[in-house]
Amino acid sequence: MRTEFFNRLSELEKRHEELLSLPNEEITPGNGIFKRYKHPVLTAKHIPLFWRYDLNPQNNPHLMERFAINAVLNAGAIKWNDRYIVMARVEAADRKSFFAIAESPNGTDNFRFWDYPVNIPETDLPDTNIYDIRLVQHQDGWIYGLFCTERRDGSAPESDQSAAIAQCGIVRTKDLVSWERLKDLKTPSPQQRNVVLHPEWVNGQYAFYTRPQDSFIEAGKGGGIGFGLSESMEEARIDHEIVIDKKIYHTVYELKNGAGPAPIKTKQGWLHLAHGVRNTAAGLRYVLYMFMTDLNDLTKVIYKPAGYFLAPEGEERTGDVSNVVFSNGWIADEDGTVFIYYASSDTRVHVAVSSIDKLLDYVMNTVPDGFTSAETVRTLTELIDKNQSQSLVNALNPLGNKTGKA
Ligand code: M1P
Repeated sequence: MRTEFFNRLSELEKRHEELLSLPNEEITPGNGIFKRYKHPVLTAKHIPLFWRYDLNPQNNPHLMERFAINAVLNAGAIKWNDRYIVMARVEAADRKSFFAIAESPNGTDNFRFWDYPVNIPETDLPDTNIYDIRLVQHQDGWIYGLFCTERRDGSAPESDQSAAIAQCGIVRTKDLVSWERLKDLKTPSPQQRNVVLHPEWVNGQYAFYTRPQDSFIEAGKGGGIGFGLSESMEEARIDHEIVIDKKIYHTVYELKNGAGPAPIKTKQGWLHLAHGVRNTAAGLRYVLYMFMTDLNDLTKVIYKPAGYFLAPEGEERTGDVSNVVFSNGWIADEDGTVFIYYASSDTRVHVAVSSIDKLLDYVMNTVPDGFTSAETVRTLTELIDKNQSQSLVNALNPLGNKTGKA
């Protein structure tokens, strides 16, 4: 029996280390806007063996998994002490989510979880489930984590065991180890998910991107990415919430949308990454899209490319909740490289790498949505017309070979 235990342990350890140290490879040529990577950066299999197994042969002679992990998904992200940190949503087999931090030396592979999951203190009203944290280094000196706290809807009849109320929970830290829990954010909306803290003061107040919604699943009349101010974080309260990026018929954000990570400041404006949801016969489809807001008026969208920025591809299409990509974390390095952490199908975490320059080029030079098929054809025709004459392109080609349309 002991031999079986130790043989199994040795194989598990070998496979685990192989997975953790697997070099990632960018997938070329990509779309020029970002590069996807071949391997997910985090999966349930990346979870340390000592979280999943009782490693004492006397207690666990068959070396059975005692604590199963279902998925690792939607991760907040921050650069900290020169390491790429993601704070992932880890979902155990019992469906409960919690947060765990993994770090990488380069942002694209070798992510390793810290020894313990994150201990999030509770408020007087305990959370049933917590998920989708957004990490923000605020000008006030704290690192804040805004996440979704979900509790059963106490007004639902006993026969309905799925009705829930989602609200925005808030924690803060200076070291990513000890977390102080603040009161949940209060807003005029009955439900909140996807709340994000803006990293800078706005007129001496804290600014939030929100996602007001009527019920747990349906955004209802409240959908769209909202914006509101609060004088305090200890008693965070938004009295006036306005929608700055609304749902629109027959777009990729027709059903609902929500802010992703906190926006990145550039000279041209604030770059936003968000998710948009539409309904299909196969269920909801979640994609990522981008827009830019004005440096002086955070409620003013000044650029918004048509359609999606990143949609599920290949294995990303399948998982616990298929046809979903979701992002709540990105890291902008000082050299302008941007690491976009996104989860696919509520199952695993990937990275896509771009740069501030490329994202600006994408956001400012991609034609906005015309909202009709005729406008889409007009946009395409203009591009084809420009490409009809290849003489300039070929004159600029240092390789000397003929490319593009002959
Ligand atoms: O299952 C897809 C996503 O659904 C929710 O997102 P939203 O709030 O926009 O509906 C969240 O539960 C999210 O975690 C999940 O990935």
